[in-house]
Amino acid sequence: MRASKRAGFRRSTVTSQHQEEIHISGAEGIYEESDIAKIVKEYTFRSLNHSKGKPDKIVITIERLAQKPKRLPLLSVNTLNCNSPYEAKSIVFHELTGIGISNKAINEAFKILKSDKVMRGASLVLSESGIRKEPDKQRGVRVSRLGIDKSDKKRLSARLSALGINMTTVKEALMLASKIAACPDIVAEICISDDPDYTTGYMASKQFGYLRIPNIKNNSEVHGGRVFFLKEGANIENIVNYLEKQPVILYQET
Ligand code: WAQ
Ligand code: MG
Repeated sequence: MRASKRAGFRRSTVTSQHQEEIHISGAEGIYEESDIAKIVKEYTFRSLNHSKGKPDKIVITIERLAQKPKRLPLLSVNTLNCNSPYEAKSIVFHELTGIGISNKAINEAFKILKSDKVMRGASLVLSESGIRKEPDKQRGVRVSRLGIDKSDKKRLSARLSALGINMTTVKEALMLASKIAACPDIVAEICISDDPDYTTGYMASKQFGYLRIPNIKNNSEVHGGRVFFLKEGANIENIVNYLEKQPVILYQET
């Protein structure tokens, strides 16, 4: 699902369709056929009741999977102690340089995450040089085709309930991060919600799992996004294909 609204009249030259639209909300999943009607209703409700405003357009695409999904484990979840965006930045630098990502690449990531031009997808940044590699710099790469079986979703809900964070936002972000972290050419991810009322972000990697960062932005700020740090020589086409097309079912390890 993606919901958007037209931007107000701008004097600057508008060169592409993407620039004319403000992204409001997006969501994706893998579901049983018998659940389609319910999910369409949920996604529609979500896009019509979003903190970023009313959409002018909601697009829901439903496709039959042609490929058998890969099964991948969900990452571990931890919440860091963090009281301000300033503190968040130093935590992120400490953790990400610790797994070999350069200051240059992390600075580039923060530039993207703080920009008021919010992307619908993620930016791909090389871990050493900090060069951006996503084919469409306005849209970014949208990770899709991921889901969870009902029994695993229940187990995940129980795990998150015990931590006091059993919310759809956390579940969806954890599932997304787990698919992303499993890509061998992705070293780590950092995410800040573009929702003005959601101030907890996260970083994730195979090494340290899913680390939640409270107060990564101030309330009512509308910037946000996702950046994936790639191994320097990675094949971009393969990564984009995995992220966009490879069906993945996440499971909760016992
Ligand atoms: N693929 C790639 N990028 C995405 C996707 C996707 N499927 N979904 C969202 N993004 C990018 C896009 O640039 C959005 O503007 C940005 O991420 C933020 O998306 O444990 O709600 O859906 O409490 O607003 C983190 C939860 C919530 C932390 C993140 O992101 C926690 C969130 P949002
Ligand atoms: Mg959002």
